[in-house]
Amino acid sequence: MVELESSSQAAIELENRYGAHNYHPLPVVLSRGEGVYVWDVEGKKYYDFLSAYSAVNQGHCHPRIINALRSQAEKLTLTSRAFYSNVLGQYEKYITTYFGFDKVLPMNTGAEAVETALKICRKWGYEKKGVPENKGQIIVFDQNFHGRTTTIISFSGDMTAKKNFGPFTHGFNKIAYNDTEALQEALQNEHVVGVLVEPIQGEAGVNVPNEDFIHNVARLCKEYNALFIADEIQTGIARTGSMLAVCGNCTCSSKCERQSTYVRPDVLILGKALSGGVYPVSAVLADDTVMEVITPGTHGSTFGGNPLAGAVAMEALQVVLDERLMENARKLGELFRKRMDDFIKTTDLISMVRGKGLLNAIVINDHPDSSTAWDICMSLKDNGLLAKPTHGNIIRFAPPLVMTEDELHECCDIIERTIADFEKRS
Ligand code: IF1
Repeated sequence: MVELESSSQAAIELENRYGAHNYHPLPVVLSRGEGVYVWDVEGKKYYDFLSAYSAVNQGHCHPRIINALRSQAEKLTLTSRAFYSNVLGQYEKYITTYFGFDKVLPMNTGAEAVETALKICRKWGYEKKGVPENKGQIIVFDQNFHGRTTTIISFSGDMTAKKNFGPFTHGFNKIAYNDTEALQEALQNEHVVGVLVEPIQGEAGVNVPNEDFIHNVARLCKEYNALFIADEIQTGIARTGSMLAVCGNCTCSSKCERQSTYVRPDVLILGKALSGGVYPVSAVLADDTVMEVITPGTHGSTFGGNPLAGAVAMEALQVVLDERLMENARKLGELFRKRMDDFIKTTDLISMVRGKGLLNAIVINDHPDSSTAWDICMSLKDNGLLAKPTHGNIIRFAPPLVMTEDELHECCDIIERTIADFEKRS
């Protein structure tokens, strides 16, 4: 057994010495996670208010999901798709029934699933819509984040994520987010085969569009015969207070009061919490009329659809229903935004709070290039709560959805106390 680093400083030095510097982490070295808590190597306990970017919605190391992992890992982990396995079909039936689609194409990371959805959309455009081959256009939105592969960053607006990675992939038209008129205008091009959208833009700083924007995306895609592709990798799996941020068709017994606002994407992309943060699992769901463009040999992946992923994902999704995480996210999210709205009246340091369910962010009243948001996160760390800024002056707050009301109030106390003390010191 490899001797693990015993001190934070030693672990940080190892990462700096031997790892590519593709991140600038907060200086905390975590060694254990359980539910809403994580511990550093010195044994200090923290509330996790990032949830690994919404991958541990079910809480760290959820016992049911760990047991599913352990049990399957002792039987069969990977067969490749050269052969069948006794788990994949069960998983495919489970997840397509759960979200109400005919078919699923199982993948591993979020970016892989987004790339898969783009390929399916283009192939559908040529073979079903009749767009001339290689002329397909996919509409995307300003401030999007869909992953880090070369095609995906080709339509990113974030120059840090893009510069010097060219040449880039063609066939994307980027327009303003939350702008229905711009979308209708862009759809006049008969070569448009799809629209790729985050129902709430996470990386952009939890950018929540107008209530009717996603409706309009669905309506206009139908009107102009283009595929509505919803990237719910970060917003899905109960994070925003319903199973999908598009107010998807929850399979829970309680009739969601927003059921009437449900819009159904043609292609649904999931990842992150699909495994409860235990294993890389992503998925692309669609009906037969779309998915049938995929035939043997047209797409694949060594690990895509492996039995371990299937066993973990079924348990992770069942936990969401059994522990009523949608309802909890909705209730605690409203409570969190109320606490922050009341707090904002007492401080000049925060200009607003925004979000849905337990995907929220506060905007710091300082220049995006200032270090204020980072410095506040460093103080929050000292006070036992881990969060990280997204762009510049925005701090994202996204705890695991298993948090109790008392724990959420304690976290709000920490956030308010930290920011008030920070303001006094500045
Ligand atoms: C990083 C952001 C969050 C995603 C959406 C696809 C993917 C992501 C909506 C790709 C991934 C992660 C990636 C991670 C940081 C984190 C992130 F800040 F980058 F944007 F969550 F907001 N669609 N988001 O949010 O999924 O390939 O990573 O499994 O790259 O720094 P992945």
